[in-house]
Amino acid sequence: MPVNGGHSQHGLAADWLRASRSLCVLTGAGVSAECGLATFRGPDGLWKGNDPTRLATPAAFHRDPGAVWEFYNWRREQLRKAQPNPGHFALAALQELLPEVNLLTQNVDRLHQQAGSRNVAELHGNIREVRCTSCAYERNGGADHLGPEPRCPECGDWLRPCVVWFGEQLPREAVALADQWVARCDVFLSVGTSNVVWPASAFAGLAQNRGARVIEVNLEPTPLTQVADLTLLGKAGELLPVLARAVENPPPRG
Ligand code: BJW
Ligand code: ZN
Repeated sequence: MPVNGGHSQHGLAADWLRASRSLCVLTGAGVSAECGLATFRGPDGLWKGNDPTRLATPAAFHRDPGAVWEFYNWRREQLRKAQPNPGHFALAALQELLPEVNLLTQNVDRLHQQAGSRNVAELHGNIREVRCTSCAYERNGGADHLGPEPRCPECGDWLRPCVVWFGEQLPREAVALADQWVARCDVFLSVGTSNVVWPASAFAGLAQNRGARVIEVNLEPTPLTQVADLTLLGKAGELLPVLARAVENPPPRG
């Protein structure tokens, strides 16, 4: 819909981004959907008929660690075949174009870092690392070939992925970065998240209360759409490259 004297929504979003001194981006599973990785909610978010959000809980792991591991091993397998998509690369490109871009991600897939993004805080951990449920054992990387029911080499108890399940605290360092980045940003860009999981769902509102403009990119409206200053509906892998190009090449002004 044209706004601001024929200026398109994309053009307006690009103007805000170009003028930004500090951009804070929040991403969710929708950013990786075009890599063939499943999202959590909605009709495509099912795994063997299970709601993945019900598997991402300490209670599910306690009840049936093997089933939860089957879910994570399947996701790790999907991830092995996946590459960053144009949306990931466009966010990395924005980092070269703007004075400051900080990226908060709810994704555990490391695809932002793989696409070249710096200043990434992983709010929900990552799926490539594992730790023991009993002792201090951790393995960073090299954990690609876990068995179906991975056990700790030190104590024999269950290993678990280094991700954040419901009711668990987010990593302290990621939360500290989020607090700083949300407080200092003048534009907040939410991409491919349903914006229902706290505390990530609160960040856009906090930024807006401190004067930041909130831009949302999503396939469909979310609870954030009501409060966002501007929502672009469409695929992240298509809209983000359009935005990055428009930031790089401002239209001539008459
Ligand atoms: C596209 C697209 C394309 C598709 N282009 N767009 C009651 C009220 C409020 C809060 C709570 C409450 N009860 C409990 C809470 C707290 C709870 C919470 O928020 N629950 C709500 C769900 C009710 N939060 C927590 O428990 C958090 N911890 C916490 O609060 O600690 C403090 C505390 C501890 C103890 C006691 C009290 C306080 C932890 C949350 C952890 C979330 N973990 C998961 C799993 C991570 C591991 C893994 O990956 O397996 O994180 S759940 C899952 O949801 C995952 C995601 O990161 C997260 C968010 O999902 P996301 O990314 O938004 O994905 P979707 O699928 O929901 O949405 C995709 C979107 O993309 C859609 O909108 C599509 O339209 C769009 N899309 N394709 C653009 N191509
Ligand atoms: Zn152990």
